[in-house]
Amino acid sequence: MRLDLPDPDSGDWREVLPHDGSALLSEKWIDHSEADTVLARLMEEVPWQSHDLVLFGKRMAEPRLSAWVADDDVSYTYSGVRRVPATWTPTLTELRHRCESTLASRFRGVAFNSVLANLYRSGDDSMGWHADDEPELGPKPIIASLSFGDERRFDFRHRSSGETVRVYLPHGSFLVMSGETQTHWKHCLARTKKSRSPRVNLTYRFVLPRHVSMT
Ligand SMILES: O=C(O)CCC(=O)C(=O)O
Repeated sequence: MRLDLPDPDSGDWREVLPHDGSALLSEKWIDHSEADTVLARLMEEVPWQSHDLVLFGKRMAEPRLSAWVADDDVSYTYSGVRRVPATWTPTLTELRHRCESTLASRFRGVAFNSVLANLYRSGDDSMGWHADDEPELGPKPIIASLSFGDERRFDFRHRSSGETVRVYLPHGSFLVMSGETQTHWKHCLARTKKSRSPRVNLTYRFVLPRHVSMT
């Protein structure tokens, strides 16, 4: 695959949050035809699984398929469930390096050791309000979020003012959340009647290795 990706300090990126953190969006990080190839590979390579969550005391299947992929020394608890990581696939590895090289000029030394992959099979699949604020992500995590497939709306809601920000994440887009974003804002991917075809989202993260404990 090509490596002429837009740098986050170039005009291809825009800031979507007004304050209290940063979310930079490049709508065309990867061009359309290459994004088609990536989507086809991800659908095939990633070990997609249905996971359960417990909501109001009831166990139910999450409204999406997902896979947690990470280096060997990484463990992660998500939605109260400790995830055992799957191994890296060629496409996930390549995208990990491409994210790191795109972000290197803005975030010196940035490195990811894991990715949460989500497959939204249709507009009925979704992700509820949450922040990526688990202690193992550290205080100001950089979350690199790639989207392939159907365009979906992604909402932010400020935790204290209730202010909302709405963005659309097209095929081949890259959203980078950093700074205090996870402290001040929650985000979600709502259900929609408009979307019928699948969407894959990858959020690359750096999870502090097991032996490091946060105070
Ligand atoms: O699918 C998306 O764009 C959102 C994913 C997300 O919020 C997450 O993985 O924490």
